[in-house]
Amino acid sequence: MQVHQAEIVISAVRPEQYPATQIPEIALAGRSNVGKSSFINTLINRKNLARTSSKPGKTQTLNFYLIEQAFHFVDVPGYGYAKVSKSEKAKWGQMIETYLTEREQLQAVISVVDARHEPSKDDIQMYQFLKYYDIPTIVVATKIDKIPRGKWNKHESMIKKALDFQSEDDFILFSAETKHGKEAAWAAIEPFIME
Ligand SMILES: Nc1nc2c(ncn2[C@@H]2O[C@H](COP(=O)(O)OP(=O)(O)OP(=O)(O)O)[C@@H](O)[C@H]2O)c(=O)[nH]1
Ligand SMILES: [Mg+2]
Repeated sequence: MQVHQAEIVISAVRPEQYPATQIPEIALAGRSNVGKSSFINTLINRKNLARTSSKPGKTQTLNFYLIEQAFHFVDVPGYGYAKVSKSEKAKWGQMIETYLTEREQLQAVISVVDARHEPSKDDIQMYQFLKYYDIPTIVVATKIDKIPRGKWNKHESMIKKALDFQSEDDFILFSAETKHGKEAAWAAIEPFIME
């Protein structure tokens, strides 16, 4: 998809604040600072529409971006950010669980993991949660620019094994830095946003 139009619609916390539209939604999930917002920006050719930061915890609300009047990307706050209090973590958990389990417009989740490392406990838990609720998932292993090409296969196998990756899902090696995987990501997303 060639994106010409992209705008933030709303930063929501509660379901009453979600946009009252029926268009499909694709949500981003992943550890804090893994590169979720950067992934969105790369796909829509914007430098900083989805706000990114070298400081973890930048995205704290469900941010709905309207793309080409056709679908929403929903940027979800990252998990596993140590400096967040217990009560804030519980609030985050509630907000994301409500959205993922109750939002009928949600078509698929892009689960972003760091290509360099073994998936964290939280990464594994998130993927298993998505599989439990039968939510189609696109696993994006990002920051692939930090790994030499000769090791890409090894990292892909390591991540798939740790997640117990299901073959009906998509798996994409990605870099917001080099834009590797951008076309593959669109190809994986497009079937979920067609009417
Ligand atoms: N080298 C490299 N750096 C990346 C890549 N993607 C993101 N980054 C960097 O990683 C940091 C975090 O990126 P964000 O996109 O803000 O991460 P996020 O997952 O949205 O973070 P939260 O909103 O805090 O959950 C930034 O410094 C980015 O520049 C990538 O593909 N390669
Ligand atoms: Mg973010």
